[in-house]
Amino acid sequence: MTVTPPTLPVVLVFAASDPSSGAGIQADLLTLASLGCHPVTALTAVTVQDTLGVASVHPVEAAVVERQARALLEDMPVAAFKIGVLGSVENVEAVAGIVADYPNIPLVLDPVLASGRGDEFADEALRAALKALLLPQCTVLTPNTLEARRLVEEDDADDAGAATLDSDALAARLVELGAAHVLLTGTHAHTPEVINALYSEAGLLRADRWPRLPGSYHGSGCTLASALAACLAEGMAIEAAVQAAQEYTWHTLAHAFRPGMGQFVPDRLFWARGGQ
Ligand code: PXL
Repeated sequence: MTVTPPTLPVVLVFAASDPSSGAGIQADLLTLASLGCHPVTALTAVTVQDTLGVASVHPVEAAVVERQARALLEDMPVAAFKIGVLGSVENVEAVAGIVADYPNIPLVLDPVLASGRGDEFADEALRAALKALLLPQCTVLTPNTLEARRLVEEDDADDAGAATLDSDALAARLVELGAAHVLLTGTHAHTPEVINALYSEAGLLRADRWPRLPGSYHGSGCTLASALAACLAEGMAIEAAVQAAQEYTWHTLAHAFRPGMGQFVPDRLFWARGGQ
């Protein structure tokens, strides 16, 4: 008798390598595997970095990014896309063309413009390409407040208005630019709690408050966006997925560890070590 083995939801990640496994594609792999998905990847760039900082970024040729993704998409059913650092305008164009062919697959876009330590990942041309080509295709965009402001500001260069926009207004602009949902994270706000807020065309859908943890973490944004992709791949509705992804991420940060001389790294497998 042949038994068809059950399969795991497949999540296709477009992201760059972080050799320290704090952030990047390694963080996505750990998070997605921890949450019961099968992560598959199209590598977009190789970075040279450790837990102290990024030394250099080396984009993969766009045709090679495209071939990685197309091969996987022909081979297996993909339940969600997760997009992180893309590394070049050509890669943004290639990835936008690919995801446009699969409009029913939920897409989580983490618009990583700089690392938590301020190393730049996106120049003005890359930001413009992200906005024009990928933002209108995403199910959820997951900017922090700094990224939201930078994405919106370029539109408002003439009136210099973005510097004064509050979180609700920034999110509203990003929804206007085409994101179906915006999960605006409040890690950088000077508030005692971290407040993450989910918006859609209908305005604010939910706001979640989390005790602010001490320290600065490398890869918290990648963890949140990947966890969200996992929850969507598992069929959760958007608001429940956003809640569950935050809950998981908070616990990975509460169990963070320091593998080197720099930032703390979230423990995506905290539960496997008896943590809760
Ligand atoms: O956390 C954002 C991020 C994403 N991808 C790569 C990174 C970082 C932050 O350093 O290095 C490759």
